[in-house]
Parts: sequence; structure tokens; C-alpha cells
Amino acid sequence: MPQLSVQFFQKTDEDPPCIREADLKRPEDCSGNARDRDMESQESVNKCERVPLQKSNVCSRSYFIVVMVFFHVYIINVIALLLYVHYNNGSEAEFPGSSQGFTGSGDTHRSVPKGHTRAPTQHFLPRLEGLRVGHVQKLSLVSDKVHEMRTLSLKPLLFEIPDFLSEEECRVVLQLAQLKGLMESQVMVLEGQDDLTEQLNLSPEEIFSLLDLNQDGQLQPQEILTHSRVRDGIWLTPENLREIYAGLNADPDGNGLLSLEEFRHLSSDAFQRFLQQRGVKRSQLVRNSRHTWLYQGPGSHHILQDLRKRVTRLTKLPSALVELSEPLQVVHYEQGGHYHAHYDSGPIYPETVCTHTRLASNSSSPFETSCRYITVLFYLNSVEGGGETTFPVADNRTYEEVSLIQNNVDLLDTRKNCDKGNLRVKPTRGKAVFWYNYLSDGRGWVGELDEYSLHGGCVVASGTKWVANNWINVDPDYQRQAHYQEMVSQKHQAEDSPEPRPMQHSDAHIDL
Ligand SMILES: [Ca+2]
Ligand SMILES: [Ca+2]
Repeated sequence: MPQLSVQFFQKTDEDPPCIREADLKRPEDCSGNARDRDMESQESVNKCERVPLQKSNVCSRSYFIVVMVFFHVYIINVIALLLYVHYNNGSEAEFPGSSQGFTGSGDTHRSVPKGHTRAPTQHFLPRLEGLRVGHVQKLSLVSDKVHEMRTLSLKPLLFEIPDFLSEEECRVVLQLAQLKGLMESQVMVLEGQDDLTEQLNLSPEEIFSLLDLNQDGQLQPQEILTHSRVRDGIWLTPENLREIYAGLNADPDGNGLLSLEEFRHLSSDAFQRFLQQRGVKRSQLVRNSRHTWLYQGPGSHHILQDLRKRVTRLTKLPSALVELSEPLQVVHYEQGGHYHAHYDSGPIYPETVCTHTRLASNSSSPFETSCRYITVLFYLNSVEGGGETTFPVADNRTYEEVSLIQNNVDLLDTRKNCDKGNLRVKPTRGKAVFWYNYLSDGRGWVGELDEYSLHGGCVVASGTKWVANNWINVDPDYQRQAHYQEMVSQKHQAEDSPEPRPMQHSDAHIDL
């Protein structure tokens, strides 16, 4: 800045010297009297033309002072703005329990002193830019390689990164999962759903109204199917439903719809009991796979720890958030395995609590969801046939839940209709895809569930399929997330352990 000032002064030194007083009288000679003269030399005309120019030079000194004042005020404003941005970035992102500054860069490792529990005054979650479908960004995630990240869709914001994992890393993760042992991803009938109905104490009319999505006073097959899949985990097709209606004599007028009167005659678990009597095959469940969980914190295999660091760099989220999220889930689909289209996390209502912050929230709300802000999905092998990840409504112009099942075409059914979805990702060893399950709230934090993030695993036609999931859990209630991290931080100090650990997830799994 001082140099700029000097240049300014130097420039004015070259300006013509200030005009003499005598010259100021010249304009009078060029007044109307001059036009009365018969003869006027070209020289005098030139003089008349020059005078106003010289007069402006007389003003240039004050003009120069005014410009200088504005210039300095401008420079001072710019410096003040830069200082504000600098200090603001430095302080906004500190998060309780964080071992890394919450600056939006996963690469910045900044220690937070022990005992640091100050609640942040501002909050901001970094969110990557997709720009447009097909856009490729180069990433520096590991020392010896440059990764390329391609935007696959904007609704949801979805990316793919080939060779995110090396062949060796895929092999080790797969073998660790086998060593630990896998369990069925879904038992035949989910328990605990009746408790929710009882807790809410809903009348049949109220349940009917909840199910009647288009509020036309009738329950269409798709309204029943959507509900049943969530409630029981049993994947009903429209044909199954016709079979159940006939078996239970639930639709005496035979119009394929349930009226309120017909609905009243059904007990709340009529469908469930009917299906249990008939028997349910694995292929008739919402998901048909086996899975296990791998802890990624200190003491775990270095590849698992490396993977978590890479995810932190990829998402640019604070490491504390990633560290306190769910462990790595490894899933194995055998030939014929599938996972029908679903959301990885649920909608957020005022009463909703997140599984990971539930202890901190001290809430007795029956509405709970996993609050998985981001899903990072890794393909650990290349599948011989099928097994794609489908996003049936990605970048669709609109989203309507009811229109997902129309004219006997059920877009959620990944055994039948994977080819009819908008976007499919081929499972290739080492590739990662990741997407945001929630939109931004417009203020830098987690907003509503992104309905376009609906996705599923197409049926494995040939061979088997191994994938792994990293979910990053963030509570849409910022204060609750901050309070949770404070609690974890205090627990961590009391135990003097090397790293804060989540209070929910890892305790439920045996560490490798
Ligand atoms: Ca209806
Ligand atoms: Ca009917």
C-alpha cells in the first residue's frame, strides 16, 4: 500500500505546473465580445480552447486530495475486511471435542487443548460443489496419487471416484469383515413397531388418514405397499397385496381399494400374521444381504484408519464429526441378493431425535433416525453381473412418492425394475460413490432430507458383491450436536483415552 501512495504522488509530479493568475483572465477575452470582432486569429481561438483545460488543472489539486481521501478510505476498508475474514475463519469452526479445527478443511490438523468445551458461536458444514453432471475435479487425497471425482447428479448431489481404494485395501477390508463374521442384514419381521403405535395411541381413523397420502378417502395399493415395507420390512408386490386382500377378505367390494370402513375391520397386525403363516422368503424382504461393522479408531488396522482419514479429506468435514460417526459397515450380497430402494436416513420433524445424539438430547421422543448426513459407498469387488447401485429419481424434474408405484411398475423394486431408474452406478473394485442425504438448511448446516437420494442395490445376477459404507452422522439440531460432542469430549478426558469415541456406535460392536 505505501508503494501505491508513492506512485500516486509521482504521477502528480509529472502534471503540468499550476497556471498563472494572468492566464485566468483569458476567458474574458473569449467572451461574446470576441464574436463581435470582424477578425479573429486562429491563435486566439486556440488560446480560448486551451484555457478551460488549464482551469481544470487549477482544480486538480483539490480533486487530487478528494481522490486520495477516497483511495485511503477504500484501502482501509479492504484491510478491515481481510482482517475480519481472517479472524472469523480462525474462530468460527472450533467444535467441542474436536481434535481438528472446524475450518472446513479436512487437511488442517489443529489441536484443540484438552478441556476445550467452549460452545461455538457460529457453525458451518462444508459442502462440495457439483457444478454440473459430468464435471470432473482432481483431488489430492493421498501422497502418491491424484484422484478424479466426477459429478453424477445434482439431485441428490452425487459423486463417483474411481480407484478410491487400492486393490490391496479392498482385499484387506473384505478379509477383516470375513474374519469378524457377518450377520443377516434383516430379520424376517422388525420388532418394536407396535410399541410406537401404542405410544402414539392412534385411532384407526388417524392411521387411515396417515396412510392416505393423496387424502382421497381410499387406500390405493401403493399407499399400503409403502407403509408395509417400512413397518414390516417385507417387500410386498401389488400381486402379493391382491393375494392378501383375498385371503383376509379385506376388500369385499373388490375395487382394489380400502375404504375407511374396510380398513376398520382389519386388525393392526393382520397383514403381518397372514404373511407369517404363509412364510416369507429372503428374496421377499426389503434387503437380502449380510453385514458387519469395523471400528476405525486407534488400534484398528492401519488401512481402516487411513480410509477414515481419506473420507475426512474427501468430504472436507471436521475430523471430529467423522471420528464420532458410525463404524465402517461391510455388506456382502450373494447371487440373488438385493436391497430395494430406500433412504439411508429419515425425515426430520421437530420431535425427531438422532440415534447418535440421543443420550445428549435427553429426549423421550419416539421419532428417531440415524441422521446420516453423507453416505460414502465403496465397492470392494467388481460384480460379474448386476448389483448396480440405482438412483431411480436422480435429477428427476419432480418428486412424488405416490408416482413411484404406477401401472404395476414399482420403481422401488430393484429385483424387477432397476433398468427403469434414472441412474445406475456399476460396481467396480476400488470405486467410491458418495452423496448427501440431506439438503443444506441455507445457513450452512443440515436441512431437510433430500428425497432424490432414494437409492437401492440391484439384484446380483451373477457372482457376489462386496461393498462398504461410511456414514457421517450430523444432528440437524446444531446445539444438540455441539452438546453431544462436549459430552464425548468430557468422557474422553475422564478416561484419558487417545481419541474421543462415539457413545453409541462403537460400544455396540466388537473391535477388531
Ligand atoms: Ca388414497
Ligand atoms: Ca374396497
